[in-house]
Amino acid sequence: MTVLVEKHAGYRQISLNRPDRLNALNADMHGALMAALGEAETDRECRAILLTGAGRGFCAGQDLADVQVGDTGAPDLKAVLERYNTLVRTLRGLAMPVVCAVNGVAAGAGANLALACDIVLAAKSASFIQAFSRIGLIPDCGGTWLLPRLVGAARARALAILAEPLPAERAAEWGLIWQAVEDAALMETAHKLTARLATQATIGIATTKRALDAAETNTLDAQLDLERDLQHELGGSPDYAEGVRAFLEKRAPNFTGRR
Ligand code: T3D
Repeated sequence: MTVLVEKHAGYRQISLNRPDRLNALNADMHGALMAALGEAETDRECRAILLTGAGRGFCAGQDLADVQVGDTGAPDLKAVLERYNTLVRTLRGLAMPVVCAVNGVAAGAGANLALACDIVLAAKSASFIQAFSRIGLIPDCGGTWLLPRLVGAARARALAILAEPLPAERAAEWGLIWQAVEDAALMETAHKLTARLATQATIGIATTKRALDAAETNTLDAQLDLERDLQHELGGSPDYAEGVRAFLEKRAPNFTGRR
């Protein structure tokens, strides 16, 4: 099984599982990961996802031994990239939070797959490598879009061109990820966080994701209008009613995450 799924109360852990290849993605793993995300999305009890890797690495990007040759005899990278693009769009569009626990090296598409998640934690021994330039490619999986937005133009350029490993603690200092955690504490921290998110106002979180993504291309005017409209929609949600009621009654809210 190239992807393992564990069900927990309110959330699912999805683990990339080709540890002897540092979880490099081949066609089979792509299919299994897409299926796991699709099943999580249709499960009404699942309100958050925890993505991680089995073994000592998180993901070494594309399996460089698994590239198909196209009609011209050259590698068909368009087909490979279509798969990655679908994966990144799916991850970004999931109507629930996705926590990524980067347990070891995250290289190439593996690094940018992690960065496409909503909250990224990493073990202090982990590192992020935009390995693409080492093999004559550009950062993909949204890397050229995400990197400058997360760390600024100068750092994005150096990361992409130099392809040097960025240790987890510096990645957190630079704002590439949320937090670097002691290795031994990574999974416990990630589970606690994901379990907490699974009890929150899921539709509100999903709508926050939508609004933040839209802000990347909107003007302030357009974004203000969008915020007004989305807030209006959320104003009719059971979780908003419960959140306000709980506040006034001075108790913890009991969100259902349902419409
Ligand atoms: O198809 C296309 O190319 C287009 C799509 C592009 C998207 C991309 O992701 S391009 C970038 C692809 N990834 C890389 O270039 C990273 C390649 N891997 C590495 O540079 C190193 O493995 C790491 C820096 C990630 C880790 O180094 P280290 O020394 O900790 O481990 P290792 O010994 O290199 O790797 C362990 C094994 O995993 C090894 O196999 P072996 O010798 O034990 O039989 C190695 O060959 C294998 N492995 C690691 N990465 C990949 C891989 N096998 C296939 N594909 C990989 N990407």
